[in-house]
Amino acid sequence: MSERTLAIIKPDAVKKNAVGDIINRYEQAGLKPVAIKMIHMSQSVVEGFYAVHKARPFFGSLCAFMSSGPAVVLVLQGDNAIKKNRELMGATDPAKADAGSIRKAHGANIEFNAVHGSDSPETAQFEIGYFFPGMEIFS
Ligand code: IDP
Ligand code: MG
Repeated sequence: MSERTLAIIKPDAVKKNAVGDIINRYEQAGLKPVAIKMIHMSQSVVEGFYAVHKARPFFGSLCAFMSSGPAVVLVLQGDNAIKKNRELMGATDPAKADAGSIRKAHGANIEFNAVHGSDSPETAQFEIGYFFPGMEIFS
């Protein structure tokens, strides 16, 4: 079933010039970018995006990281896009991520882990709407 997911190429990956490699991996896996932009998120934009993690000990540090520089946000569309993207990304901790995954290739540690991907249809819907109005999504 074709579905959509939200991906973010985080500020660490933008800084290391990994944007092209990561987008190429999406396309090669059949995940088509149908919306894309570069944004420098403010602290409050990150806090709203990661509101589900507000109680976690790493929340403050995560918000500082995500607002530390520009990031690339994308909507990816394809069969089983949510699960497929989570597989491409690899585990949250790059040290535990599968060989060949994006986080294994570009992540430094459990925080600076290069990419974000929605984890369910409900979060995908919220996250896509958080960054993109319908008229900026092309399918
Ligand atoms: P996910 O990105 O694999 O879905 P989540 O548990 O949703 O992982 O965490 C969101 C983000 O918060 C992670 O991608 C990572 O950047 C950061 N994070 C998660 N766990 C930790 C931690 O234990 N220490 C520091 N940062 C963390
Ligand atoms: Mg998550």
